[in-house]
Amino acid sequence: MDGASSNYADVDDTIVAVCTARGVAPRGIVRLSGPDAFAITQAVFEAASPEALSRPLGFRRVDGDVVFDQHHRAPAQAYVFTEPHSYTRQDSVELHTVGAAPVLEMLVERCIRAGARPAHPGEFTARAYLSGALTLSAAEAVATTIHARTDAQLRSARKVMRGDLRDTIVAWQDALADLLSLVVADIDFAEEPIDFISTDELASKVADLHGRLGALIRSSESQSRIDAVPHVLLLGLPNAGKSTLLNALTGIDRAIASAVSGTTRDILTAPATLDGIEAILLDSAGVDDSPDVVLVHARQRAQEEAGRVDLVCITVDVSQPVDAEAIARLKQLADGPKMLIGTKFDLVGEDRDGRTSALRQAVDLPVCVVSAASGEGIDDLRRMMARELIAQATDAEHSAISLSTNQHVALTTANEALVRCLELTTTSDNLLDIAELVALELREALDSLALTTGQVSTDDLLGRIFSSFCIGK
Ligand SMILES: Nc1nc2c(ncn2[C@@H]2O[C@H](COP(=O)(O)OP(=O)(O)OP(=O)(O)O)[C@@H](O)[C@H]2O)c(=O)[nH]1
Ligand SMILES: [Mg+2]
Repeated sequence: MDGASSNYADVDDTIVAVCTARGVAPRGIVRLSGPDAFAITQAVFEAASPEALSRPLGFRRVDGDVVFDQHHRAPAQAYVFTEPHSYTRQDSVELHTVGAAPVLEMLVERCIRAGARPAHPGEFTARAYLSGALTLSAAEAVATTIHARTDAQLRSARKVMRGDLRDTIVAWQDALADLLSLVVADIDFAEEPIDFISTDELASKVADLHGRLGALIRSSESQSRIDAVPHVLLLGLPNAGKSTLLNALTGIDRAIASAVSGTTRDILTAPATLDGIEAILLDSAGVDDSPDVVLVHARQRAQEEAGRVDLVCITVDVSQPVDAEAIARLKQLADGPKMLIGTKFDLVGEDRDGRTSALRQAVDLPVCVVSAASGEGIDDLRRMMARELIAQATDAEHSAISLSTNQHVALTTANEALVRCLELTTTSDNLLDIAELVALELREALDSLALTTGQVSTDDLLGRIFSSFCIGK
């Protein structure tokens, strides 16, 4: 954590940032939040009718110009929100103007000269959280939304925003708090002949919660697959045309390709857009039984990657007779989703259909034949890869509840405390013997759950979460 992020809890100054994504867009937005938001706006924005900017009640849109200096101005609208009717629940202004990056940067600079401070990444959301407008789960879901690359990610981010997860966890917190109060009552009224809860009852309730928490944690573990940009590995015998294909798919000359077997000696990566999906393509060294030391090492790297990536494309030269055994060996190197690509289709003479069906018969995988030389089949291949990746992302989404790393850690910590609590219940039938320690573990579990529902906060935690945001959010 950098030093600056510890300032997130400091909400008394006015922050400013461009809050639209970088890049070409017709409109851009500069956002201000804090006690001086209106005063700063008045210094940089000239309203068409000046009284319009006097502190409004609630929300107002004001037309006018942003003014850079005597000679430079640009048409703009100021959307003014008075506390608490804004995202951050502070006085806030959004200045909507032309989208050019230099204009927006100049406007931010003007605001800074008028008294604003540049916002840290995620500081607007941090303020929304600190004011109670957002729970920690919802704030983290904002971060996921900002970083979302696929529809699947967006949908699971929204699930958390709606608070489904929060409701579930709050219910667990209630159950834990009930248990804790019974255990504490047992301690407080040790002299009385009343048992508020028996060890067996306690054990069965804790076991039930432990089961539910465990299920949530496991289902979230596939989430990391949704979060990452998918990786696609080209795996095949030497000279199969992998590097040439990587270049064709990415549209750049990333990899050296040559007629000499064993040209590629390490894993090469290149970004590609596959039918609207961002992916990283990996080119690997041809896998055969050559004893060359470098190639042996390169082969190991290829195999390691095959176990890690989201899709393995077994690549074979279809201009040669189909070698089902070689394909089967390559298939064994990867556990996860796979497909088969036949390359150099332009070199196949008359028997195009025969070769294609021989490939299909060789292995039970989706098959695509292409020619990097002529471009034939390359678009189909992109679509097919995208389809395989989407199918997996959707599978992962169905089984996953979106948990951020912080939530995952907090839930795991809570679950560990429950396990220790269960272990304690096996050491004595008399609850009084273990009550103090049980109470300690239940408290620990409660505190950890509270971290995910937003009732407990520390600067450190805030800094960790909010500094992963973009500036302006
Ligand atoms: N005609 C034709 N030749 C191709 C095609 N794709 C690749 N080649 C040729 O096949 C040879 C091997 O291509 P590479 O892309 O280097 O093969 P590789 O699988 O990366 O090989 P290694 O790195 O050695 O494992 C080169 O001479 C390419 O020009 C294709 O679609 N059509
Ligand atoms: Mg190569």
